[in-house]
Amino acid sequence: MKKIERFKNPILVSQPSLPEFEKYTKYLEVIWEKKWLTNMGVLHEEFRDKLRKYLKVENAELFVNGHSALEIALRILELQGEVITTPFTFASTTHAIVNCGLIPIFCDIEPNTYNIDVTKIENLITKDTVAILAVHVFGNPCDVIAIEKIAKKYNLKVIYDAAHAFGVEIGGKGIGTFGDISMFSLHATKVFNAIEGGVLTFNDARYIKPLHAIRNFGITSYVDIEYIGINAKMNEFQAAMGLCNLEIVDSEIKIRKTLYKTYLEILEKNGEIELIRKQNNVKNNFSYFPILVRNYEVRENIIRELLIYNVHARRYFYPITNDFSCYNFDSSLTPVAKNTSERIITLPIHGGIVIEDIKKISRIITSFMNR
Ligand code: T4K
Repeated sequence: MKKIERFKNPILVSQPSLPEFEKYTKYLEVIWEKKWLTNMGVLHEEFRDKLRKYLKVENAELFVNGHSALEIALRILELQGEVITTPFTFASTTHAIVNCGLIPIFCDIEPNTYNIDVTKIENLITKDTVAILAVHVFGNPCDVIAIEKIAKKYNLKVIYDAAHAFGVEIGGKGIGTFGDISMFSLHATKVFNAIEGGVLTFNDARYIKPLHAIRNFGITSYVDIEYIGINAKMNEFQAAMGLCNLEIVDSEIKIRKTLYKTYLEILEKNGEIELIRKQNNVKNNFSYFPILVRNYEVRENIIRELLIYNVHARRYFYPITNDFSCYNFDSSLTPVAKNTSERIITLPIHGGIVIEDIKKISRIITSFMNR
């Protein structure tokens, strides 16, 4: 068999898409001309309006990053008590709950999408439960209908961590239209970036006033401050990057789709690898390509092997957040999440790599497993 050559340049799990340099500098000219750098400038407003249309949502508001946006979402809902959530996620989800003085109650995930297992939510509801914070892990939608039903029955708020789900649609509806508030991350590593950034989407226009205020120190007028706010404003340089990238996001998603299909075609033939099956009626963004292997040891060996070839796969998400040493939670209560996190590998997928790279990465993995 032909020897597999090491990649000359590192193949990273994700890489930001960047617009043509001149496109960005055109926006910089606007910033220079207006001498307006931050605090809801013209680019900020234009970006917000364009995003609202792209995401097919009623309301969208911008923030400096996804995490601040998530904390602010929790704060404006004025919650006190327990929030049902999952631990198979980035640190941000759990930290946001705790930073807002709320208690995370960890629900296990279901094994096909790694999203919250809706059949296990009701058992966790107590008199102190106030909300469900569910994550659309890797951009694959949660069972939004079942979650809505439970939330209605118990009068709970629903917040979606849609950090990975930019542009995803369910039955033609923007994924940000479900629940009370959804948060999208526009971080450099995401399918769509504004350098850093966060978007909150929601149907209830009453959220606009506190969101505007809290992201800007709570200021509501020149003569009063009605909220105890923070500084979480998106600046004009971020908005400019977002406006540029909005023009190319569809082509980025298209490229990822072909890469995704290539991985799938090769890796699904390997009986030892488990893959996520995409759901019907969903428009995906192909933001991540996770695989599950037999156990922790095999996972670690594959990651090591890939590194030899200069492929930087990641363990998204390991450890699970209820295993973090900064907390004192019992992760044995979420066995599926724990097991998944020990077996997961997230493979590189982004517009900076080509089909041949995907074939090579897949071959490195399958050759190693067949050894
Ligand atoms: N909720 C969920 C479920 C999330 O996944 C996240 C963020 C959030 C909330 C919070 O949203 P933000 O506040 O971030 O908007 C990365 C990202 O920093 C983080 O945004 C993301 N989730 C998480 C899943 O991944 P790390 O610690 O893995 O980042 P890092 O620096 O190791 O970069 C990942 C890869 O990307 C590396 O291979 C290097 C490459 N890279 C990175 C940057 C920053 C580039 O090629 N260029 C770059 O500019 O967290």
